[in-house]
This record gives sequence, structure tokens and C-alpha cells, in this order.
Amino acid sequence: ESGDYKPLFTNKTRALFFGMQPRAAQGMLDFDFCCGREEPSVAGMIYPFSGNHSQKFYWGSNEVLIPVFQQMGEAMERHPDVDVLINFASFRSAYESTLEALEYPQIKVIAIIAEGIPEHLTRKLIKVAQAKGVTIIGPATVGGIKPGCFKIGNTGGMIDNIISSKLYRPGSVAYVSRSGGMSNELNNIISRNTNGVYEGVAIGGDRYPGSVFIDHLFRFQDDPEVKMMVLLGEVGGVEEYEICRAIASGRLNKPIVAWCIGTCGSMFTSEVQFGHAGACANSDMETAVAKNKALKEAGAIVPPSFDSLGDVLKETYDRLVSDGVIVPKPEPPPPRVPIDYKWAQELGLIRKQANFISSISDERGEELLYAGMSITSVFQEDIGMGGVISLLWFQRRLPAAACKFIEMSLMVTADHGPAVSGAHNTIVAARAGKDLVSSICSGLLTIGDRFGGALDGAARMFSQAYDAGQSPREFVTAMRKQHKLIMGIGHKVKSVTNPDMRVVIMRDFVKKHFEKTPLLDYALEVEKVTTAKKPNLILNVDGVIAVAFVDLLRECGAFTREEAIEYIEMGCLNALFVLGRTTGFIGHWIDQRRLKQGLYRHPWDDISYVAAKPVMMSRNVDA
Ligand code: Q5B
Repeated sequence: ESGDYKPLFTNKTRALFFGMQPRAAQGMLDFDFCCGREEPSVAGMIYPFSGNHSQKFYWGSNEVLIPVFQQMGEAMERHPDVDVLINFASFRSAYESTLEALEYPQIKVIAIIAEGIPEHLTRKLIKVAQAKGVTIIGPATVGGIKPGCFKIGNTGGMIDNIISSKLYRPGSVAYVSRSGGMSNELNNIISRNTNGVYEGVAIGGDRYPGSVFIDHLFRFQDDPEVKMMVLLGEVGGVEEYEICRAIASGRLNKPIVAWCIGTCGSMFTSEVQFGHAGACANSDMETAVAKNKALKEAGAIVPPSFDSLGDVLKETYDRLVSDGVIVPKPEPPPPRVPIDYKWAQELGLIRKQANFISSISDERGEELLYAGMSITSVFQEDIGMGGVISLLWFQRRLPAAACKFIEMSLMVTADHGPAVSGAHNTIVAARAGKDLVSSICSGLLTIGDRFGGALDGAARMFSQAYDAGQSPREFVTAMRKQHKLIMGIGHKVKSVTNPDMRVVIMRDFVKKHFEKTPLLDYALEVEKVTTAKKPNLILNVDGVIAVAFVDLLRECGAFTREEAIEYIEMGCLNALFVLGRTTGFIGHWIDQRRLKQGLYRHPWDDISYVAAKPVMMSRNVDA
């Protein structure tokens, strides 16, 4: 054992991130907090794509600010205590950023997370790091963990995993593995069969890792707190033989439990490339079976299979306890760390009453859903805009004729020239320099009983009269007696002699494709009565759509009677005109902009100024 052993990590170790990784930073801060560290281990983040700023993180249940630096130099200067860089850069930029970090003498450890860095670049980095005495962990790794002290990035998983594997306090077992995923498995196995992990490092799966098994095993050998070691090697490479030599020479003399994974490789008839870039046996020596055999012969404790790794660990640990090498300490109570609201919710630990309730769409899953139908299916089944409206407005698929009717309603109401109220307002607003949304809103605000918004009134009036058994004539007379205009009847320019083709198109479609049309038939009879009085009192575009929609709600089979009544009472039918006519308003706004029309001022000769002249009061002389 070397007397001047200096650990890579202590409970004072501080790191800088290269890259914006708030999740990993929060994971480290949670770990720090549950280890009882005095200060967060993340000093700051280096992110070249934004200006200097700070990000908020939890420290227990309080909040702390962690600075983000644009320049690595400034981050180093501001945090001279930092000696670890955790490099989250992608495989494209990890080389440059690591090289840059190696220029700062304060940096002693660099963890490189990226997978896929070209091997020749990694080898260059290794050379520079070795010359400067810097330990590189990775590439292609999660990093490592030293319970009670320091955790690299996402190692060890979420806080519940950290707690269940007792990674908040040191044990006596140090391990080194290639795989980050398997190191988590080791955290679990070691915590169940011994007094826990002292330190664990995943060197990464590349062919040329920045530090190798033996580097870490030598450290563990020299660290007096480590009482036993675990090596989790794998198929590919010959590095495990170096460990055999170190055991044989006595350089490594603490108990080493070792296993190389990938023993199933011998079951394949040809060579297999396992998940890691380095996990491929290029010769018999590189197979997991050969390496396990050699390790056993060298004196490592090699279980018969991975399954019995835990048993072997327990046996070794128990022996060290009975030999007095390990003196178990009383188990401290597991720390309580507040967990993130979102995570707790995912785990089903908490529930919260929602302030909103919504039943038409859901964007949270893999795919956007319209009333339960995925957006992919919406297009695969080509349900069209009518189908989308049927899902979002009525939460159900409607028959094809109903969807077509909805689409036709939008088409016939899309525009009716620049002279109508809504278009006029939109144009005036556009010419006053207002933006698209404001101009459209100005147009939409004119929609009401008189202009375009007579659908709901028409649906109610006609169905009430029909349901009450009133004849068309009785209905017209009753309305007249009440001094009420019949909604859906009458037009400013269209008449019997100048028929509205939009009404004809809708009427003919509905008559042809709807199974039953009792209310439309009734309204057409009403029209006969009103047009007999005045030729412009036709069933207008609002009227025909409204009564046909009532027929749709009542007769198409997709709605119950109660639902049909509810939708009519609710007053949602004007939506068809609103949606349709928005198309035209947008057109008018674009048109005015395109035509570069200036501010509109209504001409005086088109306004009758009828203000009364002030009346001159004669003075009461007697007063
Ligand atoms: N009388 C539409 O009025 C209009 C009567 C009626 C019984 C009626 C009027 C009306 C109900 C609301 C309605 C939607 C204001 C219309 C639309 C979209 C548009 C617009 C476009 C587009 C027309 C003359 C005489 C009077 C009245 C009587 C009138 N309406 N009686 N029931 N409904 N309708 N709105 O021509 O005895 O002489 O005193 O309010 O359905 O907005 O293109 O322009 O796509 O943009 O000014 O199509 O009918 O008629 O008010 O001078 O009345 O007829 O009582 O009788 P007018 P008025 P009397 S579609």
C-alpha cells in the first residue's frame, strides 16, 4: 500500500459540467444532500450556446442557483476548487472540449460520457491526459460513484435507487466494471451481500478507455478503506490478464471477486459483437470463458456463474468480517430526501386533485390523440376536417355523410364577399394597421343574431315549434305576434328571384344523404309562408345549416336524444359559421396587406349627419 495515497474523490470534490444537463446536476445534488455533504458537488455548467446565467436546483427542499458559463476559462477561474470535469458533450465535440479542459492544471479527473468518439481521437486524449497525470473515466460511460462523497452525473440512477443500494454511505467494497448499466446492478448486488460499495467506476465500453481496470484496482489496493474488490470484466480485450499478473506478483493482494460477462459468446458459431464497441473476442484469449479461467488460476475469487456472484461476495465479506478485516458499523437510518413532484407522481406515491379536466384530446403520450384516436390513424383513415371536427367537438366518429356535411358547411360559409359585416370590419381593422389576429377578431365580433350567428337561434326556434306540433303558418304567426324575427329566415340580397346557391347546395346534399330530414322539411314549409309575404324571407344559409344539423343530431344514430337536446341548448352550432368564415376573414386581411391599402376613413357623403341644432333658450326677463 502506498502511504501517500490520494483519493480521486472526497466529500469535498467539486465538478464542472461541460454541457447543459440539469437532470444529471439535480441527481448529483440529491445524492450530495442525502450523503450529508456540506456543499453541492456541482460548481457550475459550461454551455457555449447561451450567455452566462444561473439555473435553479433543489438542495433538499430548498433551492440553490448553479451558475452557467459560456467560456470554460471563466468557469475554471471562478471555481479554482474544482478538479473534476464531467463532459457531457456529444461524440462530435467531446474531443475538443476534453482537450481544452486538459489545459487547466486544476483538473485532475475528466469523465467523458459520449459514445462513439473516434478511437484515434480518444487515443490522442489518453496520451495528453497521461502526460499531465489526469485520470480519464470513459468515454461511453455513466462514470462512477463514491458513496458519501461524490457521484458522476447519472451514475446510480434516481434517488430511490441510491437509497435502496445504500449509496449514501461508504461500505468496504470497491468495484470496477466496463458497463454503466451493469455497475448499477453491482451497486445492488454488493449492497445486498456486503456492507456496501466504497467506490465504483465504470470505465466505459470503448476499445480504448481513458483509464483501464488495473488503474482503478491499483487505486483501490492503495486505499486503506477498501477491504475487497470486485472486477466485472467482459468479453473482448486482454486487459484482465494484466490483473492476473498483478495478483500473481502480489501488487494486488486484497481479495478480488472477478467475473467476465459474455460467457454465452461460446454458444455462437461465429464471433459476436456485444453491445459495447470493445465487447468482441478477436481471439480465444479474449473470450469471457478464457479470462474467467485465467483470473481464477491467478487467485481471484471467480464464481461458477454470474448468478452466484452475490453468494461469492457474501462468503468473501463474511470471511473478512470473521477475520476482523472488516468491522461492520451500525447502519445509519436511510436519509430522507424530498423527491421531485413529477417523479413521485410517476411512482404513484402522491396524488393531486386536478384543477382542469379535459376530455377531447391528449398530447402527453407517444402520439397526439383526438378523442382517443391517434393522429397517425386520423391520417391513415383519411377522416378529413369533418372527421377531426366530429372527434374534437363531439368526441366521436360521425357517419361519412355527417362529416361531409360539416365540411360543406365550412366551405359554403367560408366567405361572402367584402361587403358583409364581418369582412368589412376585418378590412377596416387591417387598413388601420392591425395585425392578423386583431383584425380577424374584429370581424368575428360582428357574428351574432343578425349576421351569421343565427344558427343556434334557428335550431332552437324551429325545433321547438316542430316539437310543439305547430304548423308552419301557426309558427310564423306566433313569432309575428311576439314581435320576434325568425332566426335563419331572411337575407339582405338573396331572395326567391335571386336564390342563394349555398342554400340550394346544402339542401340538396342533405335531402340526398341524410336518412331523415324532418326539421329541414318543416323549415322549407316555413319558408313558403314567409316568402309569400316577402321574397327575401328565404331560408338562409344559417337557417339551412342549423335545421339540417338538428336532423343530424337527432337522426344519424350517433347521439342520444338527451345529447341532441344538450348540444342545441348549449349553443354550439354558430361554431360552424365562426370557423368557416374565419377562412374568409384571413383572406381579406391578407388581401388588404397585399394591396397595400391605407387607413380607411368613411366618406362624409355616405353619412347623414342628423344631429339636432342646439335650441336657444329665451331668458326669463322677470326672473
Ligand atoms: N322580416 C337577415 O333583413 C336580415 C324576418 C322577418 C320574420 C325574419 C333579417 C334577419 C333573422 C336573422 C338571420 C342571418 C337582417 C342572415 C347572414 C350571412 C350572410 C350575410 C350576407 C353571409 C335581413 C323587412 C321585413 C320586416 C321584418 C320582416 C325580416 N326578417 N320576419 N322573420 N327573420 N333575419 N340572420 O332584409 O312587415 O316590413 O316590418 O334579421 O337569419 O347573415 O350575405 O349578407 O354569408 O355573409 O334588412 O349571408 O332577415 O329585412 O329587417 O328590413 O325586414 O321582413 O319584420 O317586416 P332585412 P328587414 P315588415 S344570413
